[in-house]
Amino acid sequence: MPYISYDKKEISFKIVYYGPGMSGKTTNLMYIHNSLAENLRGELVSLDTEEERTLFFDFFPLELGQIAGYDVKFNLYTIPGQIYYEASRKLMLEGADGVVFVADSNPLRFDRNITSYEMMLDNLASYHIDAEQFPIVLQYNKRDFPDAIERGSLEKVLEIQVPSLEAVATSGEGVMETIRTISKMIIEGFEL
Ligand SMILES: Nc1nc2c(ncn2[C@@H]2O[C@H](COP(=O)(O)OP(=O)(O)OP(=O)(O)O)[C@@H](O)[C@H]2O)c(=O)[nH]1
Ligand SMILES: [Mg+2]
Repeated sequence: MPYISYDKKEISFKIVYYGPGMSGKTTNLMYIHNSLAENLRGELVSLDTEEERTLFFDFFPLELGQIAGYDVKFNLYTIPGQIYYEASRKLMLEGADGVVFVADSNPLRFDRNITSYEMMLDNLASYHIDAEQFPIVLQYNKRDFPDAIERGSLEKVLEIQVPSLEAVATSGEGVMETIRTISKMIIEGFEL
């Protein structure tokens, strides 16, 4: 559920970048942050504690304008994908309005993508979120790998149907398309 500030006349949606360790989540966020005009974006904040390494920032997506006179704001979050951060990853999903799952196209990481996605589904379920009704975009990142996994191969194994995109986060390819896709899905499903 988005956070609505009645005095600021703002609606804030939370988008979580989720995925296995080293798939490119932080690279996506940094690229988006760098691409935005300074007056539209908040500071890139990195919270490093012993239990948690969270990275987040918020921004006003200009092209989406207002909803019923309210400014729209997005809060983007990511935390490390390694196994030992499982508790934080679950917490991070609390109140999420949508998820970008950043998959690693390196064929050696195929199984890690699957495990991470399954854990995400469990975590969403623990918040009573029905993943089939929830905005999820699957980003096949690292498409510059010569033997990259086939687009669609993860959905087959996971038996899911979600919009997917290809990306090379290090060069920014596909990064803005991904955030636009998830934003639109979130806004379309929202009523004030
Ligand atoms: N070749 C290639 N490398 C990439 C791409 N995207 C990210 N990387 C590299 O992969 C490594 C991990 O990227 P991060 O963005 O830190 O990955 P992460 O998902 O945030 O990792 P954790 O926070 O540890 O879960 C870095 O060395 C990136 O430069 C890509 O599209 N192609
Ligand atoms: Mg990271």
